Amino acid sequence: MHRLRTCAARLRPLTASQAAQTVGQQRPITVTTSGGTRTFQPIRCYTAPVASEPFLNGTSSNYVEEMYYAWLENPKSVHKSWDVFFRNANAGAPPGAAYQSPLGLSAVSGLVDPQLSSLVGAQPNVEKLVEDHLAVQSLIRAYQVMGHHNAQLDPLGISCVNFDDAPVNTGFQDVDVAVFKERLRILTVGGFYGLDESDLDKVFRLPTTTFIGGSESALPLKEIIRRLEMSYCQHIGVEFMFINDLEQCQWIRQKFETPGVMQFTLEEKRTLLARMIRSTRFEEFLQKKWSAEKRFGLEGCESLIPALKTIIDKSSENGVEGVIMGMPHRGRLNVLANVIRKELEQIFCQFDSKLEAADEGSGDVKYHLGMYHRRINRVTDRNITLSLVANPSHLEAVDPVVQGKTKAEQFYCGDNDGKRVMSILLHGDAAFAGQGIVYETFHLSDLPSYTTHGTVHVVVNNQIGFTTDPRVARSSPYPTDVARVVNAPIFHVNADDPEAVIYVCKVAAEWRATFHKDVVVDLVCYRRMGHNEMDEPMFTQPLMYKQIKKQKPVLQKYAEKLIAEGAVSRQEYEEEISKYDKICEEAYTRSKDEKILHIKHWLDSPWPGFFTLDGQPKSMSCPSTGLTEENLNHIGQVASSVPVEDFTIHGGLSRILKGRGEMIRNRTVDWALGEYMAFGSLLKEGIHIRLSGQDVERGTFSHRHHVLHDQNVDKRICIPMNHVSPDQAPYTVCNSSLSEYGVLGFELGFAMASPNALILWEAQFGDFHNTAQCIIDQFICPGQAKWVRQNGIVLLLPHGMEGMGPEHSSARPERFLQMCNDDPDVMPTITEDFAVRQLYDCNWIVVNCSNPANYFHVLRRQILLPFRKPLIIFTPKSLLRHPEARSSFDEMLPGTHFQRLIPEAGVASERPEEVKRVIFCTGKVYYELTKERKSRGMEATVAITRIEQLSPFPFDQVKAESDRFMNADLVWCQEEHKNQGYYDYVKPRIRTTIQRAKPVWYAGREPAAAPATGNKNTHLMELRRFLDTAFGLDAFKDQQ
Ligand SMILES: Cc1ncc(C[n+]2csc(CCOP(=O)(O)OP(=O)(O)O)c2C)c(N)n1
Ligand SMILES: [Mg+2]
Repeated sequence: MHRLRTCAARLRPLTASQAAQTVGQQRPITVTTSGGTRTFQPIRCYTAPVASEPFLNGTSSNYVEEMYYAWLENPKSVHKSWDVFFRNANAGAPPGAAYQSPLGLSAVSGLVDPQLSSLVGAQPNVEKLVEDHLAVQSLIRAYQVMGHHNAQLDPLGISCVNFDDAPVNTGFQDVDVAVFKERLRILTVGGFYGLDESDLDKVFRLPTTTFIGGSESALPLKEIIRRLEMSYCQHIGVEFMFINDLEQCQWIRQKFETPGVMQFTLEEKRTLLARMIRSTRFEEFLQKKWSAEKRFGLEGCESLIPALKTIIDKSSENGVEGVIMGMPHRGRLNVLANVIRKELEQIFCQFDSKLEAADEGSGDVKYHLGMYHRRINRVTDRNITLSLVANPSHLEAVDPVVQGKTKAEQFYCGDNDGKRVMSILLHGDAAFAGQGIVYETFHLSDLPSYTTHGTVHVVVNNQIGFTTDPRVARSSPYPTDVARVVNAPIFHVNADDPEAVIYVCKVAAEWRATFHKDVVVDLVCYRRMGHNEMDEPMFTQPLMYKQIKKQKPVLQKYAEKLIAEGAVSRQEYEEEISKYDKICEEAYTRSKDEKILHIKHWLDSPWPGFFTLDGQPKSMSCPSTGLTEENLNHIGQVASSVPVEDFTIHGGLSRILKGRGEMIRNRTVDWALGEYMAFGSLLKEGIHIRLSGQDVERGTFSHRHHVLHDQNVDKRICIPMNHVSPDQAPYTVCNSSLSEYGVLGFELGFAMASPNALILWEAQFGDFHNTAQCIIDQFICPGQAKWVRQNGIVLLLPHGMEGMGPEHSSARPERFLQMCNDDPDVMPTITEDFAVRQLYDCNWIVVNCSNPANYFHVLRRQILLPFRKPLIIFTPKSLLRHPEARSSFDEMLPGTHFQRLIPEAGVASERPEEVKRVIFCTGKVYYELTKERKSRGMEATVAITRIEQLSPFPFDQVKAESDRFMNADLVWCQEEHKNQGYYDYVKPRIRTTIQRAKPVWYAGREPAAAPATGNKNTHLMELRRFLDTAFGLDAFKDQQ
């Protein structure tokens, strides 16, 4: 509407001579200038201001424009009344006059006098004709905009979307006058546009914004309405008029309005019936064999299976070779069996409670497992790889993960526009409307570094969520309204009409292939059983379920239709059923031979060649993560220069780069350079790196500057990291949308696709990770245990108590540590490969590095390890610029490693037996402790040991350190509050290491509800207090 009003407002007068020159050439003009190519719309040449013409209002202007363009091309192509109007207007008729003075229809012939002398008086019938045409135009538009409200979408026939009036349920094969009036009243919200039943037989010219005419350009009103009813008010409801792109709207109109567009060949109908049979009989088979098992069956939405198969067939036809899918519980086993084609016996044996699990890990329930399968698409005869990503119960959480994996698959096969790999996401109606991650994922859909070039979304809209009705579960008319934010068309379809379902799925796949944008198919269906097969739905939805009990199953309805049409015989239908039942029975028999459950068979992302054939790491060691001096120097050069010509950077940045150059000359690195060395070297070794998160390009703390911006040329950027070496792997660094849940999920999915890439997500501040808690709790922490798949994602979480208040301080180390799977009470056997084996056994690695060299090593180790584990790094803020938090090249040379623990190496280590206290700590507090020790002159009496890798815990090295200082008492010092930070995690582990021979005292902040105080003074007082405790050798006397 807004667009139309703007168009109308843009109409502006031209002189008659200008008009004469432009007639016949009114097409957009493309001009190339120094600023690039620009397209200009021609100036509209009405001489009369818009406001003066009563019919040039917002809704009619579109129509008038169309008429005008048609007239410019050929004055005879429009009705004579329009011809007169435009001639008069171009001739300079004053406001209002052009409209009032067309000639009598039969009298119009030659040109109108440019001096307006021949303008003649208005004829009432012409005025009515113009108004009626405008009314018809508005009517067509009303159907396009609102027809879906009147479509018969609900197979149960009991619902009505949140529209003021209930739809008029007509079927509308013939236009009944009463119904027509009612329909007009609804579609035009009370206004009839001046049309009445006497107009039904009048012939109207059709505007170019409709395709209902087919080859005809004019139709009687009655026929116009009938065809609009057929297009917009049957079993398909098309919601698309909010899309602000004319070409896309036209494309959709053509797909749904063209007469006879929804026709199926006999072959297609028979394939559809066969697919419906498989979908239906699969559920029936499971119900028969395991009536007391939860399977979240598809009954009531059986057409989902042919729907998905159609999307895949059509996409394969368009060149897609890989489809990555994510879906919730409903119908998942059916999708595995009939879409992905998982062997039936593998599915059936999941129901056998006596089978033992063959693989390590805790496993997951059958309706969460993933799958990967490469096969020939029978319809297109082309290879296609289908994968279904494993997911937790948490509805919709898998959405961004699927998108990330899809993006990665596209990236690795050089598919820059999504022509070869695509994603399909399935949703439940309640979850689609309710879960914010759906919105967050939609917002990734068009971002350059996150787009997967269009996702097909399919909603199993069974009009219920567990026991909750839509009217209390969402505030929007449809569960799909969230998709409107990205201008995705939404095709609602009655799932009891399989042909309508197939049609919209074909259009959806074509839409994706044409525009590479998201699209939604809303399968309006019902749920025949309860939420699961054990639930009684009559408790809560008695009337709905009375109706459902009466509802004829969709397969039966469709089979009867095809039999009646003669497309298939009853015998053929029954034979097809027995054929599939037999397949199920035979698979069931085979499933009984399975002795063991292999979760590995349910892997969604295999990494060919990374493991040995039986899935083990190829070694249990990690080479040195150091680099040659030459390499360090070279990467340092890249980090401190601008590798392209004529590129003006900001003066402040020049100083930063100069500073980097100096550090390199002094053979030192700060935090940013340490990271540069790690990234640059891995890229050089062919490892793709992707760093994503809010403001990561510059770095929240303005320390990174991985993307340089030309100060004189808009959008001209340079990424020096991509200039390390000519044959390096590409570096992707991307500022993300402001969504932790969506972006972390996305990067996790990206990291799933290949082990040969370093994928990092950085939180703006560590505490913001909790809005992505579900990805951390459900995927990152237990992913391998549940789904036997590894993931090497790295989380960079800025952390530290720096007086910045309760937020922005803590990345909540206590939470990550609490979820580590190493046993605090068992001293592990220390073998030669202990350090690596321990990493192999853990569920994730948690580190807090105190210097840039160690950060450099841990990043490189992540790739040089022969397996993948998630890595959580608490990263510094003030240490980024701390003069002492620098490392020498010596700590990064060949032979050097990541130090899990940095032992005391100062004065205290000269006479260890005289040391009175060992303070164990981690991270930034180390610098506060050393400063305090120095000021107190206690270097000989207090040793300070840094635990850099908190988990898995370096039991061996902690033991060596406590043995070394055998006469010292042991203190854990942290800047966090006592109930937070690391204390609860390290204390029992240190105690186990020393066989509980001594206490482990605590020096740190008191327990607290908030992570930090908002008062700077209190912050400093707390710091002073715990430093006093840490260095007060009598501080714990009373507690002994
Ligand atoms: C995030 C989340 N919250 C709650 C649940 C519990 N739950 C499981 S299924 C379900 C209803 C889902 O309804 P809908 O999305 O319409 O799917 P349907 O079961 O109807 O196919 C709920 C609330 C869940 N799995 N995930
Ligand atoms: Mg539902």
